[in-house]
Amino acid sequence: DVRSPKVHPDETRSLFSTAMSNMYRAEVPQYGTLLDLVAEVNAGTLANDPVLEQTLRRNGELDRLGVERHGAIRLGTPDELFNIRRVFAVLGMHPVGYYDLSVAGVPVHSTAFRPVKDEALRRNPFRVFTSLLRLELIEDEALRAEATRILSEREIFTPRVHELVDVFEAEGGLDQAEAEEFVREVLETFRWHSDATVPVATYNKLHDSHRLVADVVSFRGPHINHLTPRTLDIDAVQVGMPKRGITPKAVIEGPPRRSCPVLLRQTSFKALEERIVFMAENGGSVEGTHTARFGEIEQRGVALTPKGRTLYDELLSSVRRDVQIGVAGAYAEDYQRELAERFMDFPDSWSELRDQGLAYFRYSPTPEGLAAMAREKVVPSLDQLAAHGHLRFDPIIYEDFLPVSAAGIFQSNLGTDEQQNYAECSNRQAFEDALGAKVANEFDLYAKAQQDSIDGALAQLSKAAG
Ligand code: OOG
Ligand code: NI
Repeated sequence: DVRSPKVHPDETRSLFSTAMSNMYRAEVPQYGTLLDLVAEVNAGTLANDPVLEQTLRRNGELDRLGVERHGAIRLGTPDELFNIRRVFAVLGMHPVGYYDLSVAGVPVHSTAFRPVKDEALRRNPFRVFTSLLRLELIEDEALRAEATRILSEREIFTPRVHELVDVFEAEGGLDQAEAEEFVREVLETFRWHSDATVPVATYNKLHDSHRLVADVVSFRGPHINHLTPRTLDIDAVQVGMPKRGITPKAVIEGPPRRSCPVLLRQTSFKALEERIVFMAENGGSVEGTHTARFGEIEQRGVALTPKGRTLYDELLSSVRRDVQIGVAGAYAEDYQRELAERFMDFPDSWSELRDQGLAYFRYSPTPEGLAAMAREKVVPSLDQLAAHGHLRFDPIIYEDFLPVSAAGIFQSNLGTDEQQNYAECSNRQAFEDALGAKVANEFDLYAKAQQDSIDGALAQLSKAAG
């Protein structure tokens, strides 16, 4: 092969996530403010909590913290979803999980493109929450047909992106120059366009059917609508935001504050109202506005097993059944109080979470454990090893999303804090048909990470035992 060596997709993803962050910082100034605030809070949290600092260091999470973020896009057609899967594969990002957002009255279903291997996650965990518009949920038949036609006429990738994806697939990688060019080209897909591709009357009709339909159909491509840094203390950031001129949504989505964080807590602030140039009847243009882009922060905790997740879902829905946050955040305090109270039923120590099989952990032998094995020459059971401090277990971080939380984020950025519960009508099959692949099951990935760590730890302990 006379060609240059291939770049690892993890490297290309790092280039991409940096480029996206720089682009978004230039487009949305509040994002830069948020990054500064998060960096400050994270540094303070680490300084005050040496145990947390050591755990993160052991898990290789300290280095990734500063670059960690996720974004979101909304696609219009099955063909766009099919091709975005191929594009994200170049960046080492693969579809994990299926999310039905119709539960929130939002006509989309989604997946998260993300690195799946531990090592890839450690290098750069960049993820993109990717939604596909469900045109079949638009009731007005004429409007549905018009939206379908408009979407069928757009091309969200530059020709060069298609060529480079073909090269990647044919040759199993891109060389350095191609990878850099790919990142530059693919950035165009996610860029903001202040000119709509439709007349204002069409925009208004789409908007009346659902704001999200207008956001997807009226523009040239799937502009990135937020980029979310990871904080170690979301409550501190939530409190710090107003002081920097940012108004967060009424409540933090997800579980309440706990000593042992589980899953994912998120909060967001409203987008800019952006000036848009629409096409006018006479071939000229008219000005209007559109809101799509927002800011968000997240705090990640331990990944839960199916048993833990069922308990989480039950506790959360019991709160949401009894307290619904109203427009403008009414009842937010009641909601938070109930949430904290009901989650008392969710064990809040690492050992209880482990003993009851509620969460996933990464095991490693302790120096005492290795010494004890060398003395005793037998390796006892996993539980005994853990009980004697011969095996350490650290939380495996949740790398995915939560449909109810995502719904809350969608909702608040579509203009209201009001919580609503809708009937679900998921259609994973149609989603995977469009994607051209199955989405990975996130529980399988966490279970495998845990099992691999157990196998590795036991192998080391057995070796020490001789
Ligand atoms: C995506 C909203 C969901 C999250 O972090 O759960 C989301 C969107 O508004 O397109 O970003
Ligand atoms: Ni998000």
